[in-house]
Amino acid sequence: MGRFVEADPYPYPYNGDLRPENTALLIIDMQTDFCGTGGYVDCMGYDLSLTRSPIEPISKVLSVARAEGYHVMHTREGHRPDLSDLPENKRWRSRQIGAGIGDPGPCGKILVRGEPGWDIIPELAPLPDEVVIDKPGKGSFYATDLDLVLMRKGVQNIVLAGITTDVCVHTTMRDANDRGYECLLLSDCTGATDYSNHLAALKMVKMQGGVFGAVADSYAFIEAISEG
Ligand code: C5J
Repeated sequence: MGRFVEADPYPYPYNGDLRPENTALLIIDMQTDFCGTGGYVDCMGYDLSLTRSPIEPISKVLSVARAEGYHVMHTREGHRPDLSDLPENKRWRSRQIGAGIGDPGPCGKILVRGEPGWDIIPELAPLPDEVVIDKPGKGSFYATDLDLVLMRKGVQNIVLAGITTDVCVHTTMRDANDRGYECLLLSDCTGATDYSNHLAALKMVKMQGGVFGAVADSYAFIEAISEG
C-alpha cells in the first residue's frame, strides 16, 4: 500500500514509505535576517512580503508534523562573532549591496550568531527538543553535523520548507538528493527575494522526472500525514 503525498512530478515518496520515524521536516533559515524588518534581506532592499509569505503555511505544517510525531529540524545561517568562518568574498559582496555581513544594522550585527536578527522568528521558534543546525554557508550540510544527525535518527525522507527557495533551500535540496535522501519541497512554504526565481527554482526540481525530488503544497502534505 504505502503512503504518498500528491506531488509533482510523482507521488512522494517514490517508494510510499512515508512515516514519522523516517521523515524530517527541515525548516530552513526562518530568521529575522531573512524575513524581518531591519534584517539582512530588508537592508538589501528586497520585498519582505516575498520571504514572509511562507510563515503562515509553515506554521500550519509545523503544528501537524509535531502532532503526528514527525522529526522537526531547523537551520540558521550565520557566522561566529569573531567572523572567523566568514569568507572574505562573502563579506565583500554583502557590503557591495549595502548589507555587510558582520556590520551593525537595525537588528544587531548582520548574520552573526547570537544577534537579534539571526534568531528564528518567534512564530516558528523551535521547541527545546528539536534539532537546530547552525550553518555558515547556504547549504545545510556544509560544515555542519546535519548528515550525522539524520543518519542517527534513521531519516530517509526530507521535507523542505523555509527561505530562500533559490539559495539555501535549493542548495540544501540538491546536496540532500546527492546523498540519497528522498526530498519534497513545499511550494507555498518557501519564498525567494525575486518571485520569478522562486518559480524557476520550483520548476528546476521537477525536470528529468524529478531531478532533485518532488514538489507539493502544504495542503497536500498535511492531508497525507493526517491520514492517521
Ligand atoms: C541567502 C538563504 N539567500 N537562507 N540565504 O543568502 O537563502
